[in-house]
Amino acid sequence: MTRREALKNVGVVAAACAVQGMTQTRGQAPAAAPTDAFTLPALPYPTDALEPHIDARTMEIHHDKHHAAYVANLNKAIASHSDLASKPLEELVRGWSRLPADVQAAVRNQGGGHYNHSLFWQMMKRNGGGEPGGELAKAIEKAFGSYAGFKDQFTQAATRVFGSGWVWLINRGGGLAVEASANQDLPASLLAGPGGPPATILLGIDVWEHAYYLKYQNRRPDYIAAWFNTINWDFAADRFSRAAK
Ligand code: MN3
Repeated sequence: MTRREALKNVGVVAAACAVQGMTQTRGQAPAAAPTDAFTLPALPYPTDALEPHIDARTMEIHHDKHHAAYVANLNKAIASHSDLASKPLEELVRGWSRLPADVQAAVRNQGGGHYNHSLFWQMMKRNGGGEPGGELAKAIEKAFGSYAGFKDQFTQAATRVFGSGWVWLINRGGGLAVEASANQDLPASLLAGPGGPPATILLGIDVWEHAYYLKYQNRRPDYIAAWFNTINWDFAADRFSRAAK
């Protein structure tokens, strides 16, 4: 091998190392890449845990396809806004109208979908339902007269939502209220600007058809009635205990 050939070989090796180095750098980067900013949380129970009230196939599609799509689309939309990737989801979704114009719709719809469903899975549990106890029970009595009064008002609101949306039980400065929202919007009380009363979501029901159509088809009232048997009151009570009063 001549000196010239040896130098050429070194050059080839160096170039190969450089390429490998770039590949490695890219391979190590995903944690910080904006496209991975938000991730799909695992269901806190098996897909059949809410049977017979909500069937396993519905839970599987709802979580693995619908919720996963909200996460993927949110990540895609904010890929060009790396400053948003590190913000808490709740801050982004509550303040979507103050974000750059080109990401507002995606944060409102896809971010809202990710936020709402992340809460929704935790609001249900195996052998759920029954009535809440403690401070939350007292607050429900104060706001709705009784647990039955709450159930009636919540059921009516969930039945009345036209098209896709949600119905929520919210805490507003210690008082409880039922609020509906369209699409993946948060309840309006959470979107109130600075100075408004601090509001917290305690409970919510997804009344999009994808939440019930496989089992209940057009019978939304049957789904709502069944959903009451899945409520995780411990989760709602915990959020109430930590909410601003
Ligand atoms: Mn849904």
